[in-house]
Amino acid sequence: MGKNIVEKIIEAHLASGQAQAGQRIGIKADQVYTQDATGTMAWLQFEAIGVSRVKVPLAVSYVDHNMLQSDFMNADDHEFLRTSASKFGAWFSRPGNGISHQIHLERFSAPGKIALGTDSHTPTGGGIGMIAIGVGGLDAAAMMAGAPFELKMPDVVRVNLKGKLRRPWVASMDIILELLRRLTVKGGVGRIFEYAGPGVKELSVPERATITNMGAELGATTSVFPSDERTLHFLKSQNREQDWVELSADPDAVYAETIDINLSRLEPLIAMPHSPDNVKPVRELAGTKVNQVCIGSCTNSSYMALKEVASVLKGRQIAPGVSLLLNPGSRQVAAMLARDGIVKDLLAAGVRLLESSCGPCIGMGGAPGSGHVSIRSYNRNFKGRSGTKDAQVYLANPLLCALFAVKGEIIDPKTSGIKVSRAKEPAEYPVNNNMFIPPAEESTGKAEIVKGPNIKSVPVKEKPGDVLEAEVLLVTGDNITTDDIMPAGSKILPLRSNIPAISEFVYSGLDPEFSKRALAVSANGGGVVIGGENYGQGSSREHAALAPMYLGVKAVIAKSFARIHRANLINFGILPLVFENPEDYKKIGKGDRLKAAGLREAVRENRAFMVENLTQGTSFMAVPNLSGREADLILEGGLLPYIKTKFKD
Ligand code: MIC
Ligand code: SF4
Repeated sequence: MGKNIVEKIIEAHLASGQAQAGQRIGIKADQVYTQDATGTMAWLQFEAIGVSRVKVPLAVSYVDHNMLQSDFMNADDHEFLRTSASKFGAWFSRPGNGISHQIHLERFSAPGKIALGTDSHTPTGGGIGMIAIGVGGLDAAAMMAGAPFELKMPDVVRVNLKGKLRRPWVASMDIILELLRRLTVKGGVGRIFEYAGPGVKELSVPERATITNMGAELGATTSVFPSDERTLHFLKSQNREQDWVELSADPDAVYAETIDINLSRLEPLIAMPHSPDNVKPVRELAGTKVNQVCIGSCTNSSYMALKEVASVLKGRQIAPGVSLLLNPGSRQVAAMLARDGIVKDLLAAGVRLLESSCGPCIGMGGAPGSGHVSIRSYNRNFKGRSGTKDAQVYLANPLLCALFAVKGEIIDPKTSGIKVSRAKEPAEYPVNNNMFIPPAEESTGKAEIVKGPNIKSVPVKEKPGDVLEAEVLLVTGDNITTDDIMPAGSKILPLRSNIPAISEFVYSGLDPEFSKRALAVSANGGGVVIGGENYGQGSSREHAALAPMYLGVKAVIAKSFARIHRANLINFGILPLVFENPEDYKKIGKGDRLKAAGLREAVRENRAFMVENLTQGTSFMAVPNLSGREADLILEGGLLPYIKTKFKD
């Protein structure tokens, strides 16, 4: 039987199990990378494991999120990350080098390889034909210490692209918005999307990367493109021809499902507030006034994308009521924009040029005004994520963003009277690696790690007892995001290295009293959170598990979980339970006391057990759904105590 691309890559990296959908497998990664906001914890955890150096062929520590330095905290984190990389034998990408996913694509991603990154948009690397998966920081630390990464082999879905992106104003982002429109933010859970068909060769690697990047919004494990002559072109132009291998599915490869998309028929799309799957044709929103436009992020900030943006802005002015912020994805992109005179055109039009970092995407500056409409070429528009609770954030491709900035409102681009000029893929990118510090034998194992006063050690949980008796702290709805659980933004992100301090903000957007209530009951059995479908969608931030663990949360009982968050809960010893009968969800209220006995045995045997609702006098069945290793982690109190016993030098 023929193999698809996913099976080929996974099989070449198997540490245990068989690459068959639904089976637990262990894989070895070629590359692990961290970004700063999740990386400080990952490296603190790596240090706590007690291994003297990284044990993967390539480890890179990036700095791209915590770039607003309004006090000492972020700069101290950068120094901690630099000195940790030096001590443990990792590459360090200095602040200013750009957004991790964009730089990784330029400098390290390679077809056929596996990369794990501590950020949910790691699948950007799928654009070059690699399996790139987002994980929590502790999983990354464990991998770097030599452990394989365990996951349930996902179903592989074939996305068959036909036709060409012919219509002006339609860009590769519209392909993924179309998938989100059809499948929703839960549509990719437990699946990998493999792109195929004649439309593939119409897309350059950066355009493919936009699609695989935003595949994260489907909840997919990852997305991957074949590696072909366009991949070779990209690698050659980045001076990395030697990293190219051809990669395609066998003609008789088998897929769980095939989805067809005709590129020629796609029309410009836009995701409305407050979810990336709330997708409508742009023409339906014509007339909506715009206050802010943000272009860039790890989704859409390649040189070509920004050159096309400039072609819309050149010789024009941004409308008086609009503020346009633009962050180039990497220093390489910014340097090319400067070299080619594009910066001049952007500035002349009124663009506010930001440094190469995540910036407004994660509320690190650039927050919109009260009730303002912000149109962004980014990947997420969850309520409040921009830093402004009542902002109305829409997501659209960069060309449309530029157009709406000029017009001051959303218009049907057919009526714009503006011609878009499409950028040609560069034959050569200027390569300058001087913002990287490579690992060096002289410092590995010896360098001193510098920790500022905001960097606190990682809390560790005790092993769970046999009886769970806890209070329901919150009953949430469907599709709760990790931004809901552990908000980001310029005030909270600098606390990522300080769990006691950041834990005060758990659920602060939805329920400002949450952390106080949780702490109050922590000595009396602790708390439980009740969730709907797809609980914990979105980012890989393990703080959405680690901080609740610190507050004494013992279990989350939900209808279903998002993959990375579920893994993070287990890594920190919080039981992710699902309702055997989803109807039972309705019978639980905030403040109810729940009790379950014989917990350790039920977890060990991975069987459903009864939970009594002492307040309501009812009961329901909860299902652990754990693999053998996951059960071990829960029984040990989490991955850190478990891994320490196995991988310490
Ligand atoms: C995001 O886009 O939500 C983030 C910020 O990049 C997160 C990581 C984090 O919270 O640090 C992600 O996508 O995983
Ligand atoms: Fe950064 Fe935004 Fe990309 Fe997350 S989605 S990595 S915050 S640019």
